[in-house]
Amino acid sequence: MKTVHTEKHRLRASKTELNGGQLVPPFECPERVEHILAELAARRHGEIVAPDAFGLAPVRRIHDGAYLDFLSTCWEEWQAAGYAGEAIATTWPSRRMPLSRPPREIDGRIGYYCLAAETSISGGTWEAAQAAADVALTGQALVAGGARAAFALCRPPGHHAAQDMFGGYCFLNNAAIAAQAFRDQGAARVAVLDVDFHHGNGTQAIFYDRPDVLFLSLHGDPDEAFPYFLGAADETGTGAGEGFNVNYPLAPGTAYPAWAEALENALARIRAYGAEAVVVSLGLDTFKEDPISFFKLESADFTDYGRRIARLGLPTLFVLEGGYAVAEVGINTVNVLTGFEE
Ligand code: Q9C
Ligand code: ZN
Repeated sequence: MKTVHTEKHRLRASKTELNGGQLVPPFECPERVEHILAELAARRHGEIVAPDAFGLAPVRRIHDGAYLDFLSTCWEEWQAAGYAGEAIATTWPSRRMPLSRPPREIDGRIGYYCLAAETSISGGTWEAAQAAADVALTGQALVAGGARAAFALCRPPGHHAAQDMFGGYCFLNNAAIAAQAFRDQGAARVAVLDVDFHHGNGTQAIFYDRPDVLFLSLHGDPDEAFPYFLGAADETGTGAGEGFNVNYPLAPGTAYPAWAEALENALARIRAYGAEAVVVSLGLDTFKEDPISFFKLESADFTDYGRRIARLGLPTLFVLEGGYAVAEVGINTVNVLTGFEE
């Protein structure tokens, strides 16, 4: 399958992540992509193609206009405020405070649109996020045009980003934007299968009241893992979307047998649903050596689950999400893709 990639991901290069009370170099770093590209080349895996420019119209199908305005001007406003560091939220509309309006001043506005403080915004973030959406949309166009599968090498990732919220290293929800594009081009039912270690809270929120996009996520139990406040098994959708959201929260230490059992359950749900296309939110942070996660998958397990996803027999778009064991992220990514193609 083809890989869609652009050097513009490098524009997302913040210097700081708030971790354990310290500002550290971000786990979500440009080197992740370099390792994936090197492994794709070493194993002669398919062609690398550049994205087309789709503009903001398909992004606006998912994200609120005021949120996009905020993202596009946040860094300039932060600098205009005279701050020396990168833009980091410190104040949120929390319990017993109305969520009704974004404040004018940038410290308030960034808190309004933010879900977690680890993610700093700096120069280039908005441009890189737009480029990642173009990468996803280009992969979607390849699959809609008849390719069995494509790999969108998106960076920054997207699945924590909701209609009007960034955080968890995510700004635009690349997978949701691609799923919506399948719908807008005529697919009646689309499934989004999220195998990143973390719950895809943004994707869940975006499609929660809709029956036309089935969302399924295997992830660290939110009682123990980020994003903590969404991802429980009893979140099944609302209104017309009731029954079309499926969460598999899994315990610390989960290894491949239990993970694969949840995956097979999810794949059976996708078959029963009658999806016409599948978007896979492909996070590699389920790996046993991931520095911020607690599952125990081995590199060979990634090949195996790529094979299992292929057995759906559906047009499939892989969209890169997380994965922070940088030295192995390329091997594990390409294992999924080659397993799928066996
Ligand atoms: N400082 C994705 O995998 N919590 N995002 C960080 C370590 C946020 C992960 C904890 C994790 C976000 C796309
Ligand atoms: Zn993750």
